[in-house]
Amino acid sequence: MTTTSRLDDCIDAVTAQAYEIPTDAPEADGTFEWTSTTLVLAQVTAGGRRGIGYTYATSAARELIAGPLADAVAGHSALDITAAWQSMVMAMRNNGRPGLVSCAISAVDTALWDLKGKLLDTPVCRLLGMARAEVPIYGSGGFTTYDEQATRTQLERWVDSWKIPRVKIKIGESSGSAVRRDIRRIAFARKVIGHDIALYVDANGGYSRKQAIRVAHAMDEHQVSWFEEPVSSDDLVGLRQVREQVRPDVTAGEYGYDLAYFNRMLAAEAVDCLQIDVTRCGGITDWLRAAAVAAANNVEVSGHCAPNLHAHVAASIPNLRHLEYFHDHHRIEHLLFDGALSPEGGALRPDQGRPGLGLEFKHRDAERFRVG
Ligand code: SMN
Ligand code: MG
Repeated sequence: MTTTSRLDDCIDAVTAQAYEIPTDAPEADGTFEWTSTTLVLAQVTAGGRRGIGYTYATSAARELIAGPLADAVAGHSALDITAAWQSMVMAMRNNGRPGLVSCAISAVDTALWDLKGKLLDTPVCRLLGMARAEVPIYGSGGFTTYDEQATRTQLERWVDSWKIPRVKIKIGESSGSAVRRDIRRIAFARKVIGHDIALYVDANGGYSRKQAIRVAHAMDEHQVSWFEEPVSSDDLVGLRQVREQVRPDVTAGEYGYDLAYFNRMLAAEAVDCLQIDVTRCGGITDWLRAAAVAAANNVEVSGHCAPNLHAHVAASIPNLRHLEYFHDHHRIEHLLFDGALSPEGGALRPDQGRPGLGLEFKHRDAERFRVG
């Protein structure tokens, strides 16, 4: 469908740039290691205003955004995001929706929401309608590459300096081949944070089914309340089996690229809390729908990473648990965006004095990270 547009809100240009930002130390989780993170920025203009959105994905997303997706949204009204979004999805039919395509759509969709907010001089959380003014967060990092000093420094920053009452560390080191170290690191984290802070772990699918259950029992004495991807998130039966036999909530969803994925995960009763990533799932437009699918199953939602993109949409849903305040994305978003929100006090408060998503990209500061 093409919507007719008043000339002044007609989408006229879409551009994309990629930026590769080195980590501040080598990082790894149960099944992946990395030394840099790539942010792909989408910019959409209409009516003399510019909206910005982004995804964390390979720089190849840039070509999809500046090519077929730009063509798909051109001429649509910037106020009718649903029609522009649908046009993007249809244009990508023969490329396959999941993965990179959905990341690229997400970047454009978030830019469209930012643009609409700017055109109407309204913050996105007010466009959507707020369910809350404050969005709870949890501190996330605790990489398997960290030694005790690095782990302590990070945990103390979250808990003592920023007053965040929940923290997550990575386990499942080397695809589950270092379980003793995993348990030692959990015990250490508990010792550092004391007993009043919630402790979460993320195995990134590093364990087998029975191994995950044994690990859960071994960590019981450390009161872990969130066990993310104990087994591969593709193994819905395995997630469900683990979930039935362990004390912590079992969670997954970060690789969800379309509504059908979330629907399958929930239908399998695989998770206690559904993670949804606005930079992957199809942007704000489909994040809201995925959250509604979760609500229909009486399941709460947690926003995965990219905290500054999630803050507004998370404020707008009733079944929110929290957002992941991920170490790498904290660094990158504060480095590259004016208006990045402060994690202090354990919650993010979308700035209602700024239109759109409240972010301005610092093009000059970002130039040294630009790739391609
Ligand atoms: C994760 C996020 C970003 C990069 C690697 C791993 C992750 C998480 O699984 O949930 O933090
Ligand atoms: Mg995870």
